[in-house]
Amino acid sequence: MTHQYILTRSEGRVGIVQFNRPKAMNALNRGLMQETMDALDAFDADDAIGCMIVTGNERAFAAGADIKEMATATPAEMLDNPFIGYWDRLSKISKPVIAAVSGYALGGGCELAMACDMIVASETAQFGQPEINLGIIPGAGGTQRMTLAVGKALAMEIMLNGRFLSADEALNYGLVNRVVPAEVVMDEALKLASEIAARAPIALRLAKEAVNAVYEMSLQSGLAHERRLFYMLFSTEDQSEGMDAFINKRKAVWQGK
Ligand code: DAK
Repeated sequence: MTHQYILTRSEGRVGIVQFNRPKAMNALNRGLMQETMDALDAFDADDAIGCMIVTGNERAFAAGADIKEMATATPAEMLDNPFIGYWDRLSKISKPVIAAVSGYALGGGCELAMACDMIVASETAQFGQPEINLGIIPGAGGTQRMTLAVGKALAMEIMLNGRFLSADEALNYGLVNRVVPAEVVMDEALKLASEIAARAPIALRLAKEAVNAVYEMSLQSGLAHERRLFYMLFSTEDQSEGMDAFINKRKAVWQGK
């Protein structure tokens, strides 16, 4: 399928979406977000895909929502438009999604990376929520997800004073999984995604769901939720296969059933 704002491909069991508005620093206009979410939903529904990668280019993962598209919007248009729904759709993808980030990940771009499950960053990556410079605040989760990652003190500096985080700072605060040289960021993301994509599909989905429950539930509710998902996996063929393979010293063959 041809797209106007993104490129898609698959490598093995990994589905890849690359933002493709290089002249606009991959600014996230409505068309790009629509194409991205449609592509991720299609990968999510495809049994041949086990994990996804979202990426940009060397200069920018994405420099935020498209300011030129937003500049003349009325409050009613902002309230009415489906824009924010794209970030919500991303957080509802059931398979793992990895962001491979080089260059700027700003505003909605940073929020999009943070809504993924893992981030592989290049040494050139810069994360920030500079909306304050536009007279607005983050609207797609930045104040929440960034604060959960880096804590209140630094989050205040990021939101109130437009401070950027370098890749190494992001690593220190646990915002990203690893930092690698720019030229290998995609290789590294692909290696991680391929390893994950080779694992038992249902267990993967439920593991992702259980970790994400931390943000929604109290500890007791989260523990009970985890327990229910754990028991449920004993109804899958993959659980029997995984344990039989261990006992018989062979490699498991996952069916996703
Ligand atoms: N939007 C539109 N165009 C952008 C852009 C953006 N976010 N970022 C860069 N560009 C464009 C520039 O206008 C320029 O285009 P031309 O002038 O060449 O036509 C081209 O990309 C190259 O940019 P620069 O010339 O500025 O390049 P530099 O290397 O000098 O600077 C930069 C790179 C990334 C530091 C700079 O471009 C910059 O500061 N960009 C803006 C970053 C920003 O403020 N991001 C936050 C955007 S606001 C919502 C929820 C959330 C959101 C929206 C709605 N709802 C609840 C509905 C999210 C909001 C945001 O993300």
